Amino acid sequence: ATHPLALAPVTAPESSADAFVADFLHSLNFDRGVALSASSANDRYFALAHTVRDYLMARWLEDLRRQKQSQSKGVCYLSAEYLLGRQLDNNLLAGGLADIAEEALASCGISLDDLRQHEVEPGLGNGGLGRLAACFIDSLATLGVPSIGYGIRYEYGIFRQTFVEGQQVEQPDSWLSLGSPWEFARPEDAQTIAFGGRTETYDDEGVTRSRWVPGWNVQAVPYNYMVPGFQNGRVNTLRLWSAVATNAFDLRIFNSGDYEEAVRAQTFAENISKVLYPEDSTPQGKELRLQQQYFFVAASIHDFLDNMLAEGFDLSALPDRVIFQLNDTHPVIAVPEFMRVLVDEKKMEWDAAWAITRQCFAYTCHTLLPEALEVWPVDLLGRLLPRHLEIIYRINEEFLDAVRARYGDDEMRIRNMSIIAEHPVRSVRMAYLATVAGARVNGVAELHSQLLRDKVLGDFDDFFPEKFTNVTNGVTPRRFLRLANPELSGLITEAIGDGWLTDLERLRELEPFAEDSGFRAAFGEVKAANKRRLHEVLRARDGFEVSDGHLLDVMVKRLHEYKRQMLKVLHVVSTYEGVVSGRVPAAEVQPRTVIFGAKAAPGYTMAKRIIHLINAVGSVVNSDPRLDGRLTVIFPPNYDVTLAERVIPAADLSEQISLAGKEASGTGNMKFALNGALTIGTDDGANVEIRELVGDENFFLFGMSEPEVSESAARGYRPSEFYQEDAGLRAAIDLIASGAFSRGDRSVFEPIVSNLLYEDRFMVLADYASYIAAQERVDDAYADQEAWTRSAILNVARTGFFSSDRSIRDYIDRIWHTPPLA
Ligand code: 26Y
Repeated sequence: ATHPLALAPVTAPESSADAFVADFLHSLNFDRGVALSASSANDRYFALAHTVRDYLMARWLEDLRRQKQSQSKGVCYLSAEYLLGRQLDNNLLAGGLADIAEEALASCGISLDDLRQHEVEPGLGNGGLGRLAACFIDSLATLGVPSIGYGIRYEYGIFRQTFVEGQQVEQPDSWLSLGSPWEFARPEDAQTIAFGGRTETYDDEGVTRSRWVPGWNVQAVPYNYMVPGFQNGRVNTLRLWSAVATNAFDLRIFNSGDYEEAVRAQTFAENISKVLYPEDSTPQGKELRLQQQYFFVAASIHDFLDNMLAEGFDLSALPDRVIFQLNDTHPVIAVPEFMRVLVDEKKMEWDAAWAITRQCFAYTCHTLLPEALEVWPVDLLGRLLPRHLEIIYRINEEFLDAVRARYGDDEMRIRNMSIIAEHPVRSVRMAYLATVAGARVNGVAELHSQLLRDKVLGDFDDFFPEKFTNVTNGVTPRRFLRLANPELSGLITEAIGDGWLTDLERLRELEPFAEDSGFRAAFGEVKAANKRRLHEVLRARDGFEVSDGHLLDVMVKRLHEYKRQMLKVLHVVSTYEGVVSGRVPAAEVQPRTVIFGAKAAPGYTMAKRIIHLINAVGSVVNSDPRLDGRLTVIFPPNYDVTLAERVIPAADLSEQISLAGKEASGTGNMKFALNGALTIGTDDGANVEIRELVGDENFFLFGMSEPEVSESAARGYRPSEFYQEDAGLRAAIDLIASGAFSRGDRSVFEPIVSNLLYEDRFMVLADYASYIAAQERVDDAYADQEAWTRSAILNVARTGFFSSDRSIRDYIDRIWHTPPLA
């Protein structure tokens, strides 16, 4: 006999505050082992998280079962980064549990808001690319697409940034130190991942085949995370891999058996998932990074093939079963791994295997900077993955044969298109491998996709024109509007209902409200309330005092020269210089608070100098009485998703000022517009599409266009000419050079100044005058609050296109061709 409960599927607890209290207290007592009266805030946060999990569990188990059973085509999203942000609020919202939880906790004398602050966000990404992956898994779940996200469970995420005397100092982010209530370890699903060794040929019933004889291996242990769709009863899975040393028997492969050596070997293996690399655009070619990449994609491919296919699955049908989406080049080593599995392990003919592989992968490129394209030196790759290198060589040979067949012996073209670069060292160009193997290649905004076709991958577009497409990025409206900006969300819902949460284009229905003075007043009050809330956060977090009534001007993103934080600094310094030189009466300055948020890659010296300069300018400007409190610069350290959710809803002005042709898309730009900030921006990335949608009169455009940038570069750009010809620019740069922001020490910022004057790779000086003029238009526009608010409302109403739900629908239509869910 079997107990009747053992036959029933798991069900969610009853949806009531009382049932929630019971589950919460049960978890506090039985999972945490504490009584409520003795519990710490962390205990309560954990018990709350476990309770929320319990409500989602039945749906999750059902979705896992369904995904396996249906065998319809699904997406494996391969990304080395997921910048998730806090989970509690997101999961409460998705589960429709926020009100019940609040009431339940209140009845126990606990404030939900206090517990929220307790969560350490998993910062398993650097910036835009990692945050995009997090938005995409949210939309995949909300749209009910059969899918799984695969990545790495870094023990240390993106570093915690602190400032010491204005300079960035990095601290490890030990986000797991108090445990993580959202993860489920699945050691029984571990995969063994091999590395090193050599290849050999052998006779397989008269056929000569190649095989890999690895040198060492590690265990990849998966941790599952729930990814609930927005109030749709769906829960998808994010599966992150953690490296663990294999047992002593396997360790003997590479050590002699002595104990100390064995411990060292264990540490070595576990290093693989130890830390997220904090470089976000200059690949360092480090062996450990290649280990991370192969580690997670090999584990993911095997996990899919071992666990998701029906018994006796015919591998030639794989293209109708799965598409692996490659989030930039980081997972591209999956391509030769997939070939190796099909050819070496499944004994498939090369041509048949290649025909399948070419349909099972698609590649998203996120950059235009040539130095950001990953290449792996052949000697390194061959040492770590010798069989994969052979496979890459063969893919390249056959590809170049096809190129020759088309164009003849055009050696220049062959050299330019080869997956193998010969200089400065023989290397594998991962973007080329991805382009040759991928069924589709996409950029992340219209302009970016066009420039990919015209420039970076021009020869490939000529050869495979049908491969190239665009999918403009998007952001999840659940996190970045509903959760980050509850007041605006409430106002929108009052006006047009709540359908916008899953159909963001419906924000269009707000357009008429821009003409309604009552709505404008309410909208203005929401912005003011969001500013007050931000001020409280900044006071509590960093001790900043921010004045009310200022235009809030925000530039938050990674620190990179191409993004041009320096241009923003020059604007601040020019305003300051105008007042202290007596040219501009302080009373004429539009009161502004400028907020910066930015992490610099630890090895990126120039970026760190710019951080130092921003802090130095802030400390001088903020304390100079001649400014009359009309200009404040604040730079809260450690900008992360949690802070973004506070800053963006409060902003009036969004700074999107990269040199045209350098920012692939940007996604912060979308978040600001959706929250009613106006953009000051160049014609770059998705700014182009934002401006087209909101209209020129609701966007402050400045700077050279991409073709103008290219022309100027071709003519030979000389920044000092701009310095000579523009008195305002000269005064600002001279003030920095004079030591005014470094206690008279002219050497501190000299490298910044000389870089601007003699190199200025990103043409800050060329766009300075146009930027200052655009900022004057901003000041004039802000003086008319009614008109400003009208524009802000139109920004919200017209940017519904930038939902990540729309991006995912575009991926389905243009790339994945996954059928709609049954
Ligand atoms: C290889 C390693 C150095 C590396 C690590 C991280 C290289 C790049 C990255 C991250 C890149 C990134 O975040 N790119 C950004 O992707 C966003 C999402 O598509 C774009 O909006 C943004 O313009 C682009 O810079």
